[in-house]
Amino acid sequence: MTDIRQEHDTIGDWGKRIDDLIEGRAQGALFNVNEDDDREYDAIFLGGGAGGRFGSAYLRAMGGRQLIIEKWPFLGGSCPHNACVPHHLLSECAAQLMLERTMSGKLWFQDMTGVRAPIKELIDVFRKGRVGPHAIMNYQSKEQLDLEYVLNAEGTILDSHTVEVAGRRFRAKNLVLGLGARPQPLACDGGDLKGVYNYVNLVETLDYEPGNTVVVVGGSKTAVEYGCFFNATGRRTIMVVRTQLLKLIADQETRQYAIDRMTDQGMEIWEGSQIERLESDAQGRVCAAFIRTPQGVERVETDFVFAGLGEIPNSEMPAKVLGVKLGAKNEIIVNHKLRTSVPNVYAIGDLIGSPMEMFKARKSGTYAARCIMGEDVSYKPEDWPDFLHTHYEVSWAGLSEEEAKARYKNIITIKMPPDTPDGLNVALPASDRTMLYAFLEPKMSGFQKIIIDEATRRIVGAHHVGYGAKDAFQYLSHLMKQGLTIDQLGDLDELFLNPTHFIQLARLRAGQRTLKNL
Ligand code: KPC
Repeated sequence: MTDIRQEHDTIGDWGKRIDDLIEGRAQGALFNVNEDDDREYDAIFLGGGAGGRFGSAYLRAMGGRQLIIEKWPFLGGSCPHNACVPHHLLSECAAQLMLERTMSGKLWFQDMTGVRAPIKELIDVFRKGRVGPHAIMNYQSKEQLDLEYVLNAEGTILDSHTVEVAGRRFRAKNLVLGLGARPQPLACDGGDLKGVYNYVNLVETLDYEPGNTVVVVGGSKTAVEYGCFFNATGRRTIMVVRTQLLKLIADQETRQYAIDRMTDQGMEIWEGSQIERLESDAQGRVCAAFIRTPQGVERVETDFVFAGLGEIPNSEMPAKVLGVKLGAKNEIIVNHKLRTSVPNVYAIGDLIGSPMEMFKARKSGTYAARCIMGEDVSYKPEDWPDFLHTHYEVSWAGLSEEEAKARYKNIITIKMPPDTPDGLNVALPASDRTMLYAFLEPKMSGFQKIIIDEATRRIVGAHHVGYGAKDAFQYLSHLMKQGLTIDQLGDLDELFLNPTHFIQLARLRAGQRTLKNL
């Protein structure tokens, strides 16, 4: 046990300290507890991921007293350690590699024929660098946000007010559970062989360079995001999808554009299929996958299988010790105040089920804190803007065209590329980070669409495949919920060329009394 209360590590010091703890060169819990404060804790946050950290920061900012207990030697949770941050690194590489392969041999681009980009080397780069964000989280939380925490030691719940950690007991008026989630395992014969990865063990244990064929299991965000990266490295990539790929993109035109570009890149999408079993070689590593397809069972030789099958909330301990009510997917059930079925026990983040997204982790943490501090607020994620990575960024907010047609009498769409016989073969949209595509491979320059309810002139849906638009969707979603009309959108000031073109396109039509498609 190390008492770090009076130590004021710089971010650099923190980096070294965390690295030593992760790599096993140092051990023991780190106690940053204010022993001079004799107030009872308003809340113990069990888990210092995004939810616990943001909840704690908010509660502390409101004048309360909090304690985070975290098993890892850093705050921030899985995001910077093995989830969102490495995924973004890989997705950025997928986009870069697609550009380089498309432009291969043209302009200043090297000839990419036969080039297979390393996976392990990139994972090693991430593992080496991830300590930077970890260090910032610890430093910021202690020195700037004035949070109390115990790191590098697993907390054990004793009752709804008490947690034991590294031999000490802490009591609080409330307990906030933010224990996160873990990847759903691949449930088939051989699903636990060496060479079968998910987003966690890929980062922690990959120790060889995968061969030429990758099998990805799953058809949603994680599977597609990692699958597109594996494909972009130059490997044959088979997506084994039980039902349909990317069902979560409700707008069918947007979904189809994204899928078409994936298949253009050579991805094989085996829908209606599942892994029947995995075969191992003499060393116990996967060497082949037997895949049941609508046409029969196929044997595919591979030394690398990636399962992107969603996540299971880590709810076992609170269910066993406290008896908190669980839902069908192991998630802790909470009401709109983040309260569980047990008095004074709250739950936040991935532990309460989907959407397992950062905004929900952070916001649910802050809302639990506000409720604990006596504010009459409630939170339930609704109508959030969403995104995923293929080789592109796909962002959306509001309704799909199909949903809008079902809800409104008449809808208007404004889109690029335009719905003309030239279709995808015009240099539109020409925008940030798709300019080379626009001029050299136009159909790859993206897709975008806004959907308008003709009667009210309100924007009811927005969809984008390209780059750089995700940021806008954070604000656009909010404006749409406020009732943003085509006239108001057209009256904004665009920073031309912009990734969405939505403002100027809306302005072209805003003068029309009876709106027409564009
Ligand atoms: C680099 C980065 O911000 C990702 S890590 C975020 C963890 S936290 O701030 O606690 O949500």
